[in-house]
Amino acid sequence: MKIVIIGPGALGSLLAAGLAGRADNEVWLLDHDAERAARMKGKLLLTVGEQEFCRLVSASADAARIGPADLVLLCVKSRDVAAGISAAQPLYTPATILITFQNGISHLDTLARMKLPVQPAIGVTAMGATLKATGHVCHGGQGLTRMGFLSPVPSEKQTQLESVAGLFRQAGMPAERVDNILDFVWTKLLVNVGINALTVIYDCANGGLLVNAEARAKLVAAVREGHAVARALGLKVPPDPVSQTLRVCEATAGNISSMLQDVRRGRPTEIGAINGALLAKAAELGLEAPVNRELVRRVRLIEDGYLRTIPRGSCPDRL
Ligand code: KPL
Repeated sequence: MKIVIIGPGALGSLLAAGLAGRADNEVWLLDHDAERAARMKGKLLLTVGEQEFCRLVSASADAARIGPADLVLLCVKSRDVAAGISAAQPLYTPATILITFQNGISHLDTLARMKLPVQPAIGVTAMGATLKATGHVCHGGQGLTRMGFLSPVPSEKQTQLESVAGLFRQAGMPAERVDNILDFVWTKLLVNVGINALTVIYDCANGGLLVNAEARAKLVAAVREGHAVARALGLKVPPDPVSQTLRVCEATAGNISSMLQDVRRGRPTEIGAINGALLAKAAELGLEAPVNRELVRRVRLIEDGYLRTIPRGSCPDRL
């Protein structure tokens, strides 16, 4: 199968390295940065615990050179979804399966507004990944990947997606196709709502939120606000998302959240796609979410400290 992963970040590199472990997969990374794609020299280094694997993966900045693909995995940040899909036009045929993997929920609105080459499936993963350097990814822990379409598609598309989940499993990555992917998007959103912004505000690893009474209380309150929105939307999320978020905090205690990693690298965060998007949904429903409002305000303030030089318009998340 010809597989193209758009975005060589932590998750993109992990999926590429995992799928390239099967000799019958031809795996490509599409990177908007041609110089970085060249630096990969056709391989990825994958660290799993004490073991290291070298995986053969072609990388290019030119979608036309890659040509039509069977499977496209979009692993860019939420704000880059429209650009990522548009830059990859030569990859799509009517038979291509496109799966988008983003944090938060704002990409769903982006996808709904776009004229898309194929109906995308949405992916939600609990796998952990850290990018050590260009072309070197560390597997940070096994977790289930779920994939599903948001709206009805012909049954052969569901069958194709089922095969993609099978392909993940053959590559050692637990995965399943589901009919209620939106429930899982929101289940993950509630975890990110409770953890990511607070790790930025308190400048700590995920586990730090558990031992700081003030941070922990804010985590609980932020997730409760999110849960109220999810319930009002009629979504099926776990009955106690606060306990779930605390468990994730414990299980990933040593992790630096993706949002804190963005801050430390001087990049725009996904606050708009996570707590900001939640706030917008709450407002649509006439619900108050004061704790999330405060988290958005404080993370934006921190970002403003280092993003002043980024030209307006290059970061739609902040417009
Ligand atoms: O998904 C995560 C993230 O950092 O974005 C968590 C679960 C918080 C793990 O760090």
